[in-house]
Amino acid sequence: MTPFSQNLSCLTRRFETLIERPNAVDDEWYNGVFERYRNPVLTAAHVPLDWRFDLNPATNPLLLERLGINAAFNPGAIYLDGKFLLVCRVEGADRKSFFAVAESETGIDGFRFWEEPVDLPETGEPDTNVYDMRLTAHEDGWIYGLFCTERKDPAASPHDTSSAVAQCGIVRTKDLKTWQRLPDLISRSAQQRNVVLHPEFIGGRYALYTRPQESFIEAGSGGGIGWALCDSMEKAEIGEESIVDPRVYHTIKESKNGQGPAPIKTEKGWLHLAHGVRNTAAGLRYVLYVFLSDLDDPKRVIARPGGYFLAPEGGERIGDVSNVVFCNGWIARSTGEVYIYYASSDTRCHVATTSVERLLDYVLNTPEDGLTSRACVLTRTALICKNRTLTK
Ligand code: M1P
Repeated sequence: MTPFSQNLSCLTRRFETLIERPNAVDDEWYNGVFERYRNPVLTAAHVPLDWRFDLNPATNPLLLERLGINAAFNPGAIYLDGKFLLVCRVEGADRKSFFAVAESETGIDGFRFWEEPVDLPETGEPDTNVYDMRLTAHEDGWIYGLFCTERKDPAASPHDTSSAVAQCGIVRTKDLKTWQRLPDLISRSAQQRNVVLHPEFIGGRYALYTRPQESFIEAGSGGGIGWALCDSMEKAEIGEESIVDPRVYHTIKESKNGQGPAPIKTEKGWLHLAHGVRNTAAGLRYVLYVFLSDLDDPKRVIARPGGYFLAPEGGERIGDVSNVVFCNGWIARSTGEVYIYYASSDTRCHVATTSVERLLDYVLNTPEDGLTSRACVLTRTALICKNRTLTK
């Protein structure tokens, strides 16, 4: 065996072991609301070897990695044709993100990328970077993918090589293989990220969760999860965005927030998963939270549990952008099981499992944030007193 083939077979063995590695519930962790798992479901190391290495010994005799992968995170998710599919944000060593589909039979392990990344069509204005696709199986029959398209800010001064404009790109598909690009969303906001399509028509119109924002990172005077209707997704244009879920002082969504995946329809209302951001001396901290909105009027929030639903823990806290959990994909099965695909620290993807029953119990029975220390102490004392009656 040549050193080339020895190294390649070792790499291949390691890769297959990773893909085939069974996952299991982390039984050292419990809150009853959801399960965490021991291993991430997708990492940079899950990206196929032939996307990274030139495997020809004639042109790469030293078997060097030619196109490194930095991270695999923030996947959109859908259950299609009996498979759990993630449209993952894969980031190359060159910082550019692209989309790639990974599939699994179980939803908790065995995720394997399809043969090639998604070749996302462009509009007349090429995207510099694309990321965070939200998939919505809409009642019009299409699966829509709404994602962030980022381009250099045309108004930036010549020495400013950082300022960017984020907008909502739109594609649609039936099979995640052939993608049709539609014009970007037109809105009145300077920046749009975290735009999500509601799965049903509202009064015959498409409904979008938005995130009006003034600048690339800061919400400015804008922010909050917005809501707007539009007549067509082929030429999507919205007017005024009303705020469904605002940012609030001294909460987990003080600095900004954003809708996660498309909401799940339940008998009690639409279940939403979102991210909330607050600022700290160590930088921004991103956590996930849940709320419920009215079945007939999805922009009306009817239950708002206080605090976070899921926050980064242990190794999840460390990565390219530390202290972040982010979710733009979950899958609700007809059995009521829910698979939440969240990413940690802009680096890797995990799964958490729960059920519609548990999520509804959580959302309807978790007290709202009292907004002051005293109010929160009173809420906690009420729980303690209630429990004390059990022991008497
Ligand atoms: O770095 C954390 C997240 O930052 C952005 O989210 P938001 O627009 O809410 O600030 C996104 O770039 C997201 O991809 C990233 O995970």
